[in-house]
Amino acid sequence: MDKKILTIQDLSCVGQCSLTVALPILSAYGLEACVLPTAVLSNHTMFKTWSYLDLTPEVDNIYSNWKQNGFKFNAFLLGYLGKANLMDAAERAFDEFSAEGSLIVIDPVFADNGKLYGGFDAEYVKAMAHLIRRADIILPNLTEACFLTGIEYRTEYDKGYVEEVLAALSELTGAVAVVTGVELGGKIGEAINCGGKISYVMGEKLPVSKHGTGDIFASVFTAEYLAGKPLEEAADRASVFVQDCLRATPAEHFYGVVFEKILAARSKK
Ligand code: PXL
Repeated sequence: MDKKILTIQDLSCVGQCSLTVALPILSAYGLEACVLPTAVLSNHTMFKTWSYLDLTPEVDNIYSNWKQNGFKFNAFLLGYLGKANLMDAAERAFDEFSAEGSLIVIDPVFADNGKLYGGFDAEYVKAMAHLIRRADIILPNLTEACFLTGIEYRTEYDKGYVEEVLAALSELTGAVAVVTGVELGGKIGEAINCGGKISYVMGEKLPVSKHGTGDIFASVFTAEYLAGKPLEEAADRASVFVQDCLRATPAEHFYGVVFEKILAARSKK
């Protein structure tokens, strides 16, 4: 049977992030992509200004109709939620709309480069640390992993530090942790903790960093994993996808990456 995935994140009308990347990617992988939009923004928050319409008040209405129509989802992919009260809505979705054996993937999306994104605070981090106990797989970047565990964020570190972070995450959740943006030995990649088995998927570090790549990683990783790829292979394929997007993106395209060409090329393979 075809898989239905519910992705819960914002709709930034312009900016190649969240739903505008998740939907095309999940669909291209043959998944039926359903959405719970958490908010509608004019554009993402890395631009100078943005508008923000919180859709939380609509959630009850949406859920009541989903119940009446008997919808169930085989997987959930959570990205930028924006407000802590959306965490309750997410838990209600897991409780009420999970098909048997469904998979919950949570990308916490609230910080990077040692700092919280605008609009997030300690209360949000605490709520997210609580929500991830429900996940099967979490995809924090190293900054988010540090905020979630209370471990000091560092830019210079070794494997010992990374594994301390992985161990601390496993105190919060039984989920597999795939920590992204880990830099070791001149390479960049993911550190994975699956029930105490630690592995690394490292790739080339490109001299650029762009917005939205975490959202692209999350969608490709989840789609590859749902297609049956082992964790490390799904992470590797998602990383290579992101690297290809970064290489294809002109320097002046500052707000995201041109993932569309890479997706089109990959789906022809
Ligand atoms: O890419 C993560 C993201 C998603 N949605 C919105 C954002 C961000 C990161 O800043 O602003 C609205």
